[in-house]
Parts: sequence; structure tokens; C-alpha cells
Amino acid sequence: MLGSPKFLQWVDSMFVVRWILGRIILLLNFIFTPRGIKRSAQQQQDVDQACEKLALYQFAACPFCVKVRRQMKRLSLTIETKDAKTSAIAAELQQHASRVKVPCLRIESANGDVQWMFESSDINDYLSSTFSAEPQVCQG
Ligand SMILES: N[C@@H](CCC(=O)N[C@@H](CS)C(=O)NCC(=O)O)C(=O)O
Repeated sequence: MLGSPKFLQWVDSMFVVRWILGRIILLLNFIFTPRGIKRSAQQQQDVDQACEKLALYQFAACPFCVKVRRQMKRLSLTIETKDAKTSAIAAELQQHASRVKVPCLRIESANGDVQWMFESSDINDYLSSTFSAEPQVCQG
């Protein structure tokens, strides 16, 4: 069954459909890029510094990852992104977070503890509560 030509053809076609959907998502995201909030230079510098403690593990065309990247754009956050399609990054995620699921936000706190946050909605809530329009430094 799994090795049958019909099944392999179906897997191939699903891959193509997902690839096309991914490109459409990226195109729409590009066309409708949200505006970022403006902060004073000092506030933005504080936020940039706090963001150095964060990293987003993601796939470029995953809709949930696009959702988080749009939140980052809205909140003018410069957070390092790590492509979990590459085997080294996927292995890192598996090793530290025990699964390869994206988006995943790595949050390093001031004392060096690391938290791995899954679920796009939870990540977006965390980002908006940490870096709201009234900017404040990451609680970590
Ligand atoms: N409910 C999750 C869905 C995330 C999700 O399904 N991510 C997919 C990529 S688009 C994934 O990592 N799948 C691998 C897995 O679930 O193990 C969210 O909102 O973040």
C-alpha cells in the first residue's frame, strides 16, 4: 500500500500543493506587510537589546510562523530567526525542546534559564505583553 505508485503519486501531489500554498502565503505576507510601531531611539535600543535573548525557530512558509513574524514586524522586534528545515537547527530544537515543531520561541532569562515556547498564539501573546506599545524591557 505505502509503496504503491498511486500512494507515491498522492504524496508527490500533496507536496506540490503545500509548496504552492506556501508561496502564496509568502506573497500575501509580502504584499500586506504590517507597519511596525515607532519608538524613540533609546526605547528601540532597549527593545533590540532585550530581543537578543530571543530566537524564533521556524519554517519560512509555515503559516503559523508567518503569523509570529507579522507580530514581530508589528511590534518592531528584531529577533533572530532559525530555519528548522536545516538539519543542524532541527537537531538543536529536538535536543533542547524535545520536538521539532515550529514556531518555537527560545527565551533566555536574565539568570540564563531557557524556556522553549510553542504555539503561535502563546508566542504572540508573550511578545505583545513583553513589548507592548508602551515599551518595556523584556521581563525574562
Ligand atoms: N497550533 C500550532 C501549529 C503549529 C504547526 O502545526 N506547525 C507545523 C509546521 S506548519 C509543525 O511544526 N509540524 C510538525 C509537528 O507538529 O511535529 C501553532 O499555532 O503554532
